Amino acid sequence: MDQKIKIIDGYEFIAYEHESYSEKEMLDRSQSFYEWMDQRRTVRDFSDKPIPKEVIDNLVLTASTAPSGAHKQPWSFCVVSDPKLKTQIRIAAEEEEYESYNSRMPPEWLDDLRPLQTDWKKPFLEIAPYLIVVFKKTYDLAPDGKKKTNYYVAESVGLACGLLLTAIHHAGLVALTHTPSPMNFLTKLLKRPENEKPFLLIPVGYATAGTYVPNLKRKSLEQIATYY
Ligand code: IYR
Repeated sequence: MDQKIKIIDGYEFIAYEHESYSEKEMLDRSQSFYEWMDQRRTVRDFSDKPIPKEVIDNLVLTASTAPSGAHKQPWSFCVVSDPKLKTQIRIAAEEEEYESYNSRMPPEWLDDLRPLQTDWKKPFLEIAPYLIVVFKKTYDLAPDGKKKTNYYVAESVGLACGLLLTAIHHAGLVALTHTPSPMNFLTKLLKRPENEKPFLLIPVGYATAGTYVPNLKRKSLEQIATYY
């Protein structure tokens, strides 16, 4: 089918066709999607069961459908499956996390984390079949080396990560939004250019059979939304 095109001020626009639903269908879809998303949980116990690379490709492509400031797409996804690199990442992350848990995090922060039972040990960095390391591009580098500004970089990359987690859940896999701090070891280990800064480290895989997650409660609609 021919795509409908319109030129506005010299720029090409294409007709936007998308499905819409009856109010009844909309209600059913929004309710069931919410209930299904409400089952997503952060998991820390990963199985080493492999995942086809094509699945990871699709997850990353889904993340890249996020909106971004001036459509600059200021993200870079590094997909790590090489066991040697995963081991190097684990060693470096645990070095930082050991310092964080033992001297950098104030008591209030440690108290807040106790219900999650996290600590400095990060075995999942070697066990999960894939680590997706998301970088934000604070600026782009033109071929002539000039810096080109990106806009709303943290918002854009945060949105991409949200879609990535949704895609992972949709594929029946689990993830962990891991934030080793500081994260600059990832720039070095993955040899990233100077305009990329690490944003999130997301192990992806299957949960180990019989794993448990903290019994967390989500805030109610009344607690999170105000209608005017
Ligand atoms: N980065 C540490 C600590 C940590 C911090 C928060 I805020 C969490 O919600 C969970 C963990 C770690 O990954 O263990």
